[in-house]
Amino acid sequence: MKIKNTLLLSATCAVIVALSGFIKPGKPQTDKPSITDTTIHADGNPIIRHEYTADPAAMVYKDKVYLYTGHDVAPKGRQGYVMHDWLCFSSSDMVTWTEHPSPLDVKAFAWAKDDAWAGQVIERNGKFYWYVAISHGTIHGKSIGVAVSDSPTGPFKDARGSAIITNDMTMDSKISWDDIDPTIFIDDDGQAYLYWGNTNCYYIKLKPNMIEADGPIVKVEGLPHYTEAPWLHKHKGWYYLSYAYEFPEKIAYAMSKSPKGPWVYKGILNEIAGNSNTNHQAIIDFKGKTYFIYHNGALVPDAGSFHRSVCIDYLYYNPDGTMKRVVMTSEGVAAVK
Ligand code: FUB
Repeated sequence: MKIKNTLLLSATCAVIVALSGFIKPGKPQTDKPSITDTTIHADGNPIIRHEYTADPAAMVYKDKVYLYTGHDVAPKGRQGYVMHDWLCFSSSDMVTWTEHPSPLDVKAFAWAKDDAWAGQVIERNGKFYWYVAISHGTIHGKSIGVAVSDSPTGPFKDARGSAIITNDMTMDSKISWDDIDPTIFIDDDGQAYLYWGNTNCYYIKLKPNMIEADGPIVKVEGLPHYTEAPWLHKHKGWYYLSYAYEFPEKIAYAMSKSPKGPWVYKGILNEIAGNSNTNHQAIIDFKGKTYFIYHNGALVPDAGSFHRSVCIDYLYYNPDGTMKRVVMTSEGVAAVK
């Protein structure tokens, strides 16, 4: 992996030598120096190797892909998630990525405690909304917050001053982390849907302001072995709801002719990703190709589940609209013009 830090172009050799550990493949460093924009040339999968990235969500906006990820910073040997902020990268060709300074930290939510878990960004009317799961400071369990910005690279600020979904709003599961993993989708008629959930999958319709529910919470049926990580996307008239299946997690999916279902289960889309109990996918079309973005634990020999790394491979559709099983590769994807 070659990284060119634009800020360091004029720096001394000593500084470059000091940074060489930071750019070495297979030696990820989580104590990242303070940077502005940094260029990363992905050399296959994982695409980012100087820090741990998890739970990818991608957005296509004005000829670029914006990749938003979680940020695993667990100390070596720690078996558990340690995540305090989210990261943002952009690319015009899926291989050369610009890393932007972290646009969002749990501290942006005054009501939150910690745990910057999975989220997704979407654009509406020139504003960017970032839905994220976080531990609530006063209500037991995980909640979903929404941040807003005028730019896809932030900075983002709390859009409501309170969580849009809290753990006490859904009662089907006793676990405290069942209200996580938001995915956001705006249909062609302008209606926005927020899906989320661990163990059970739910959705609400959102008002056009994107920060208030427009109707009741609906429980989604028809997703066998559903664990978490829903991702809703549309392709050629079909709606697809992909999700993490069982544990350790594969990715499976269902299809429908409506974003509200009913969903028809279609099978496994991606097998267990190496050295990680979890998987978490984003699916986007960009410049004529479809990409499956996920994470694995490839950068570390053990504890990969808490030191994850984002990967990208191609996704292909069958003529009937079903999706072919993803082939996970070390080579990753080629640059697209
Ligand atoms: O990163 C924390 C949790 O792990 C996410 O919310 C889940 O999707 C799983 O990837």
